[in-house]
Amino acid sequence: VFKRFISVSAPCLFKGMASEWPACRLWDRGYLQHKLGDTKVSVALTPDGRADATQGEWFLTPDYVSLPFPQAMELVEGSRRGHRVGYLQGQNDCLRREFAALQEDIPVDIKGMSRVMTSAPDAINLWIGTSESSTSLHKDPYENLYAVIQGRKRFTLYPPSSYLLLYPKLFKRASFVYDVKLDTFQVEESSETIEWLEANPLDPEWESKWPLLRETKPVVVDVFPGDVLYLPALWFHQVEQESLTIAVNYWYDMHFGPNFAFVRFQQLLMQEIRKNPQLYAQLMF
Ligand SMILES: O=C(O)CCC(=O)C(=O)O
Repeated sequence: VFKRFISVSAPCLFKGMASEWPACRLWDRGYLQHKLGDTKVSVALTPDGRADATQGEWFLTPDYVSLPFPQAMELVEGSRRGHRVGYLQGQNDCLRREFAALQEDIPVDIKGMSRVMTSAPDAINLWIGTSESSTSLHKDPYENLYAVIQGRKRFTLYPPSSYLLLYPKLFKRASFVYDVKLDTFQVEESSETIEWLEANPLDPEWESKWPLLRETKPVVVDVFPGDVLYLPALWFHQVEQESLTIAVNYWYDMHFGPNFAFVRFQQLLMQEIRKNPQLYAQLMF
């Protein structure tokens, strides 16, 4: 597996690799509540369930609120697109911090993967969300082992070579701010910019909005309870979930190999293209 997949940064699904973890047997609502009690945890709040996503010329980040676990879960389970969507998704090693009480139910390392990845996990994160939340297309500078405990996740993956076909653009940064009293969101704009991908393969009109997507060959993979997905660093991914889904992922430092050089090359090319948009048409058609 190391030679065929991990050493060449090719995604791979390990069916049932996590099925013996105590988490897969134990983590229902009652158990989580019992273990976590009123521990404060952070929930990402957005009006439409799309955290870290683009809208027009904006890149919008969620509001993070810190709440006792039972209230946080109520927010997640009561999510409704168009009103308010809660997603428990701290990407800061939250499983070993806020959710430390759950650590004993998962391995500190997945079947010797630290040796394969050449270092211990940099972060272990917990994700709890419903079908109302999705994660927009992006890449991470981490090797990722993603285990689903309950529910189902669908990953749409694009190799690093797809970058120029995914409509990279500069967006203005803004963040949602949730007003508890009014139960509505405001948008706080900033003057900072960020490069992000505009293409949204989940948009029903994607073919007319982003025709270059037709040239890509995404890998779509469903991850079920007990499965572990190897998601290589710098692969672009978009993630949806069905019903209440609980997942844990292990992030390992990436090595700066050919994929990094290739993405960097495409980014530098994109900078030139922004100065001379003609170049895009010449390159792509
Ligand atoms: O589960 C999700 O919603 C997103 C997961 C993700 O983007 C990641 O693990 O890098």
